[in-house]
Amino acid sequence: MKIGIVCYPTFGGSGVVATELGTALAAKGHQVHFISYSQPVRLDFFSGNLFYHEVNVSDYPLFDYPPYELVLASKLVDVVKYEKLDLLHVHYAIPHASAAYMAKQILASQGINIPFITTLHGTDITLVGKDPSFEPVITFAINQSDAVTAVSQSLKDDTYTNFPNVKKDIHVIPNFICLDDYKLENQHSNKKMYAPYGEKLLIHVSNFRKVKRVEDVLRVFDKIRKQIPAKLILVGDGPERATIEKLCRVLDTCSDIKSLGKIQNPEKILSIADLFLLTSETESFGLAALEAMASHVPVISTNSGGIPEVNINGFSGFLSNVGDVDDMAKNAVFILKDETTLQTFKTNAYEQAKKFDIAKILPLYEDLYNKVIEK
Ligand code: GMT
Repeated sequence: MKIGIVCYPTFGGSGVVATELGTALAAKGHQVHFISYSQPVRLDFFSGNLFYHEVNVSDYPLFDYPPYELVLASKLVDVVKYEKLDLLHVHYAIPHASAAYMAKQILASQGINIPFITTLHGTDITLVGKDPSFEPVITFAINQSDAVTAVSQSLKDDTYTNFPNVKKDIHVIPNFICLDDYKLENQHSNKKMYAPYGEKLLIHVSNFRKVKRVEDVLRVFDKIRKQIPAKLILVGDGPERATIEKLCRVLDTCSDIKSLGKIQNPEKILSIADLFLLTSETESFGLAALEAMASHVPVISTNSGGIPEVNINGFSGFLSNVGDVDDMAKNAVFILKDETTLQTFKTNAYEQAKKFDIAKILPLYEDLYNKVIEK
């Protein structure tokens, strides 16, 4: 198949999922064309089947807001036509689904039929998408998609709740990891760099947006380190980073925390961690938690959105109510204080991650692709 993938190229989960999906499809012999405003950060071009088409938006002075969606739609028309694509798969509804719809209509006027699939990722439905100023366009674009997928059952339910006029059947295809990427040899010496005296190593990875409640990560960590020698690694960057740096001074935890900023492939650093903290207000799936579990790292998380579909309470980690930092700290100490318990949770976390291996998920996308092409 010749597949066009539209995604955000940044460190966000939707871009990562789109990139990994395209890479795996290319490895299976499909031709994959990425279409975005910048090269996706995790895209490795070591494949003859991968292509990248950049969307360039001119900054004409009349435009306070450059018309990205229109330029993207034009680019899609061009790529579909000249690369003879079989279908488009757009990740994140805003504005990719409506741009794909526009491209589809333009191509139809030229006698070309191009189906498009929209994958809903989370904030396009639960935060940004809920803004009434987007509602009619998102509802329309979802209904006009040839197929729609959501990354969890919870996100599917949220879509019908937040967008009551969405009539389209939504397929749940969960996010995935490529387990082979997580088979790292013993990283013991690297762990010493961060935890020189055998402290337990906690980790949080996110884009440091408000929705992640990173301040709760710090509060949970502060409670843990008062009971167990521990260090915390923060990976990622975003609008809340300055607030977090201030809070670590207030809590006097700075000497036990290391902020590493953005990391392209987090597998290495995850492989030396003992516990992952995910304190989000809402999370449609929680890909970062799954990546931790694939690295044998149990997860202390909130129970919001789709997280309970990924992290199983009492097995791969524990779930607490949003903001309940006491409960999260109590659960973390339970796992960390005893080596046998920690090893059991590590093994369980990996077992749970296996359910989301790309080998199981990729055929679900391929089946859907075949269905929309045959329609
Ligand atoms: O976490 C973010 O805010 C980024 C966002 C994205 O679209 O890049 O992540 C969403 O999509 C990920 C991949 O499907 C999910 O794993 C995240 O849970 C989801 N984020 C939220 O729902 C907040």
